[in-house]
Amino acid sequence: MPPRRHPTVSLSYEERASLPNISPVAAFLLRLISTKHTNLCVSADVTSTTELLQLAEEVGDSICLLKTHADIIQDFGDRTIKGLGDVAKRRKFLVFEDRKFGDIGSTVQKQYTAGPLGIVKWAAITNAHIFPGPAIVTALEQAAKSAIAAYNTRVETEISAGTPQPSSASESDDEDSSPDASDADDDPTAWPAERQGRKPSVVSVSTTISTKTEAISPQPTPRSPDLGTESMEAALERLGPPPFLRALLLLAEMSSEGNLLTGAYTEQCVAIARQHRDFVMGFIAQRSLNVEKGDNFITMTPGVSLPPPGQEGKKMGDGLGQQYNTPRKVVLEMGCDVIIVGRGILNAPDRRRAAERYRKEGWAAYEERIRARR
Ligand code: 6AU
Repeated sequence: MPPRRHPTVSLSYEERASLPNISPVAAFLLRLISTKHTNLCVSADVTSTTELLQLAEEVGDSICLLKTHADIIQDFGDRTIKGLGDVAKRRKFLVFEDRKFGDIGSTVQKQYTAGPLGIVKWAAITNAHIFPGPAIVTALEQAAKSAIAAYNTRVETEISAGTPQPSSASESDDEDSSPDASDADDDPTAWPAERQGRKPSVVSVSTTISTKTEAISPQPTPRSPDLGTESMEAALERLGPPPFLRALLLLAEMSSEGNLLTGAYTEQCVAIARQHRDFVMGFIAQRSLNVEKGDNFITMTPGVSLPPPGQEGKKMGDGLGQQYNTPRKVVLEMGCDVIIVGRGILNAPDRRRAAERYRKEGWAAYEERIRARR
């Protein structure tokens, strides 16, 4: 059923970024979407680091988000994390690990922060089911806060304890400083996505921390630029780096046939999200779930595909329960904000071109939605 009309369905991404009750990561994402003119998230369901990084390069300019399933990447490790962080920084997108947490609080904290994946270290966004009850959100929020605080404390300690070295010394160290997985596990300053391949000399760390502390205090993200005659590259530079914070999406609805995430379950999901607006940025759902006055959640929608020529209007699926809708249907009619596309792009002969096609479709549907406001 289409959503009842809520103000957020008619507002631009830019306008929504400035509303109260929005998590800092959500505000940044909305500004990124607005500046880069893309509401496309590519679902990188690939099984090797090489394929992941190649895909990220191919589609990076067309997306606001890259969604990973880290547990299907055979050789997942420090090279994956660092490589992904580098492409994301260069091509300007955020990383969303589709972990679908679903356990008791104490267990999900460990799954989020430890083990071979160490998700909190490299993914700005992740997602969770609420079937274990609301404590799953509290637990993940607590784990995210502790991880970020530990990172900052550690870096500050190193700054105050370290003896400043000339920057040339750190440059000369670069050759042999590629972090290994054990570094990354023990030492938060070695989080590869943040290190960008450099040994944290006192000089380079103090540059990093000034960005981090600024982002961590609850200041509004800078307003995204009015593009005007400015190039998109300049506008993206002006947007600055993402806040060094973490955010969560709740699975409120699913795209697969016969799933049980309906009715009261979905409503409960929204009620839990409202209690954690700083951390829960929105939902995985098939329609906008913003209903109350203060709601400004972002809806990300999987099960999106464009029909092959001649198949328009026909029901689309994958034979394994997945059900597809078009970008136009989910964005224009259902009020969703971000389209998540996997095989529609992954299986295309030219992925770059396919991503551009989906980006244009998703953006046109959004523009039409905004134009329809009165
Ligand atoms: O476009 P596809 O069908 O190739 O891929 C869809 C992607 C997959 C799923 O794990 C994921 O979206 N997904 C999710 C997510 C994002 O949480 C929820 C859902 O209900 N359906 C779904 O397909 O990586």
